[in-house]
Amino acid sequence: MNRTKNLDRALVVGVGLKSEPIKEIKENLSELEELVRACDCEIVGSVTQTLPAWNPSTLIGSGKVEEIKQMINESQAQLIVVDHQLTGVQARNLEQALEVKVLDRNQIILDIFADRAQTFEGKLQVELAQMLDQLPRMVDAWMGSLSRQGGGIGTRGPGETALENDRRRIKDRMGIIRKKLDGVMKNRAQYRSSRKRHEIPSFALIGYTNSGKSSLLNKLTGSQVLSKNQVFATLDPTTRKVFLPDGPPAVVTDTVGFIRKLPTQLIEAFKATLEESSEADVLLHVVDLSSPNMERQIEVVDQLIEEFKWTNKKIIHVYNKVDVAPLERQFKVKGYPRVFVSAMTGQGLDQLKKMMADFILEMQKDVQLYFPKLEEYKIYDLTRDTRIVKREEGSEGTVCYAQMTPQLINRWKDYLVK
Ligand SMILES: Nc1nc2c(ncn2[C@@H]2O[C@H](COP(=O)(O)OP(=O)(O)OP(=O)(O)O)[C@@H](O)[C@H]2O)c(=O)[nH]1
Ligand SMILES: [Mg+2]
Repeated sequence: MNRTKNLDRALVVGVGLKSEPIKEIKENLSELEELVRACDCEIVGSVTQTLPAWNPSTLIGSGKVEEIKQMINESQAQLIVVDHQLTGVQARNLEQALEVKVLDRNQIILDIFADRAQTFEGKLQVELAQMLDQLPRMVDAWMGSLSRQGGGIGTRGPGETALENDRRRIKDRMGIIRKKLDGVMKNRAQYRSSRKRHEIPSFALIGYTNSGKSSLLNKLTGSQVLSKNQVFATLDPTTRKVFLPDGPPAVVTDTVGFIRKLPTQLIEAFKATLEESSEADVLLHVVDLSSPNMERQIEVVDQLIEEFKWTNKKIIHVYNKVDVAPLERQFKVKGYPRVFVSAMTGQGLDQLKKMMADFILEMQKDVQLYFPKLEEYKIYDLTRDTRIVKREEGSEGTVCYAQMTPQLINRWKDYLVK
């Protein structure tokens, strides 16, 4: 479902309560403009309002509604996008007053996701998110129209049956999608547990949308996944092998980016995707060092890290786009360990790889293994599990020195000397 199709001229409305700093409302609005452009719409005007309290019937004040109506006439806008969640009633009232389509920020993000979804899984997740968003709006709009008609609790009419039918239809479909997504999650969990069994350390790239996660994946692993100067270029997770200096093979996963006020419906629907990151050994938090909104973007990601309960995970703070960032930005960064890189020029990537290798080494212990002559052929298997630091060949057998994670130690316990 794409609600912005054939609507190319958009007018954006920034709103906030009087208590919010105006600078923030403006910043949010410019991000909304970017989101709207990502839906292939042209921005033909923008307007902001700060209010002492939200207006329950139209969100914004009635004077502002009139002003917007004027602007629509002058600019021929076909679509109004409001930078705040609208209830079903508010959306309907605004549409009636303005006589053009009215959408909110959540719906725009959901539309972008709908446009970008490529895989079976991605499409299912987006459909589920859209339904989760639609259901309460539907009920709300219907309740609103009921109270306008003078009806109330206890009044049943044909409208209610229609609503009940719609709701049941959506709920049935949601049930089917959830079941399919459960299947996807089980599949992924199986892949991950096979990786775990083979003790492959894993890293997950997380961060604000457009910070350069996919570009970094490509540079780190020699891949060619899509990286683009647009929000939410990536929806589906991709996992690739990475070779680190002096380290065992590891994998890096690239996933969907975050944004301020990420719709909760998306978080719920993208559980399978987010699980890829929650299962990783180390998170690489990628920050766009060149963005004027860097600090707020970091805050948003930090908040989501808390919400997803990833705070006890190991995190490397990767400040990307150092090639185009003003130098003074480097003094505003936070979090350790940190590294400044450019996925574009390759600057700092060796240092990042070194840090990643160090994290893996930290999980490992020094061990000595002894292979009697007859079992020396097993050393070949050992080289696939870990790097052999030193090898001493004797007449009876060979001693190998290596570093191993606890699980690997368990697997090789029969040959362990120390
Ligand atoms: N100058 C510069 N541009 C970069 C760098 N890294 C990425 N970019 C650009 O930033 C834009 C976004 O890069 P992506 O790798 O798609 O970003 P992402 O974090 O994967 O974005 P989403 O998948 O949309 O969340 C692209 O136009 C990249 O070419 C960098 O180090 N320097
Ligand atoms: Mg990406």
